[in-house]
Amino acid sequence: MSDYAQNLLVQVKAKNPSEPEFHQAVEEVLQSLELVLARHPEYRSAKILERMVEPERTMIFRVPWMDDQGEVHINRGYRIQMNSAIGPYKGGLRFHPSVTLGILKFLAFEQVFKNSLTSLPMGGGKGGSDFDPKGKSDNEVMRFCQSFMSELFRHIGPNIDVPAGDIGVGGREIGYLFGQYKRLTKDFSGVLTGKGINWGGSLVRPEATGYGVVYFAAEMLKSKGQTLDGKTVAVSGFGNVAWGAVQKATQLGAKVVTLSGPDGFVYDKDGISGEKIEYMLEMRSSARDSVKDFADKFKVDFQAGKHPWSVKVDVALPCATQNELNEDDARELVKNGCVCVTEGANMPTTLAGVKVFEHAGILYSPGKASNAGGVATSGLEMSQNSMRLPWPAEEVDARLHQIMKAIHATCLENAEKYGTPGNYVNGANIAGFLKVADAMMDQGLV
Ligand code: NDP
Ligand code: 2IT
Repeated sequence: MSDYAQNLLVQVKAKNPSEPEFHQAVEEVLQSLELVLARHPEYRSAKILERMVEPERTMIFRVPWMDDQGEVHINRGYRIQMNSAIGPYKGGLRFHPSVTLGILKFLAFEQVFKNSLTSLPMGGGKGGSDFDPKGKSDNEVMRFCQSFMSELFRHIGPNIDVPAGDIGVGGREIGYLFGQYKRLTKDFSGVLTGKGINWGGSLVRPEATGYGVVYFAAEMLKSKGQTLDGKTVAVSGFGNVAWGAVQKATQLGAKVVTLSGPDGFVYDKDGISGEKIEYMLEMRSSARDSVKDFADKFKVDFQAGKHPWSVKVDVALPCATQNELNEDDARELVKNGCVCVTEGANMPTTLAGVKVFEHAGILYSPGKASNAGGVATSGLEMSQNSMRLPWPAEEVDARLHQIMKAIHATCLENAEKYGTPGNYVNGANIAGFLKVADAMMDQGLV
């Protein structure tokens, strides 16, 4: 890295201690953007990067709630409004005990580039809480969501900031959050996405992230004259993104042989299809947090405490969480002949893992490009809300497919233009950056 990028990273680390995931996300982006800054000194003198690593606004608040036994609990709520240069802040809410300010800042930072890549007018944000939905009753989740929204509602709005789901936040939580927002503001609007179909939601939004990941993987393989048909695929996670990815990969003729959870991974040599995909929804809503349930029900292999990256596959789709695929895992995948890694989760591969894929010369795409289908379809939900006109599933899916193809093409074009052909990381970071940076230049010192 140049002295300039190195110094900026040192400053980011010093100013934001104890936020390793945020440092990691910034480091990856800085490595790519050196190529741009060398050609465009104007971004450097306007201190665009120094501005982009500082959130426009951060809210941290108390979330008190009462459990079914009458005991009071206090969680911490957050919303990071990272960048609004190209549109209202947009990004999900994560409810998971591992949530910290640093994790949400890494996610908000990634979201800025991702949303820019979608070509839709959305800035970047992220929020959530260290609340653990595991084992909680519907009523407890509702009381928590109502308390969370009782503070958040002051900071969001359909033209200000539009949250959605992420880990631990699905249709049920969005419903409770929306109900409380409406009660506090009297305003029925598109303030959240991932809403129910009867009250402003978009068809295909639940499937969109996973479908988009697989559309992107198909484009990557196509660039090498290959298809997904007949390929063996490893998927990690068993949540919303994994569910959509398994469906679409199976539809396109691939055989998905793994799923994973915090307890380990399952290996299903016959492939996960039909009722097994339906069962993923049951596992997620059971709040038991166990993928072993799948192995027990369908009598397939279960390996406790392990990730699925040791299995011999052609394609890997990490869809669980950050840093779930390290350097050793990457080596194992390459050694076993994996030709394509398409990220569904946000930053699932460590920086050292990414280097292994790059040196091996296999196809590798970062989450901010390949998982953008979720937020893109959220953008389509916002369009439908503004028009007050719902689109049929075929129309939403066709637009999603077209957006993923366009992101793929943009990544390759920019990678080539800046001297690193085939490097999706550089292509995504550069293309995502340029649009936001130019908007910031246009809007003056903000
Ligand atoms: P879900 O809550 O539906 O599922 C998350 C999966 O990851 C579960 O299997 C979950 O198990 C596991 N997981 C979460 N945190 C951890 C952890 N710290 N350690 C081990 N396992 C963990 O979430 P999504 O499917 O929505 O999200 C998965 C990934 O995709 C995340 O990285 C998210 O940011 C990203 N993403 C999501 C989008 C969306 O629209 N939903 C869009 C784009 C990206 P557990 O029960 O422990 O939570
Ligand atoms: O990481 C992500 O892109 C999401 N969780 C989806 C965000 C959204 O606003 O739909």
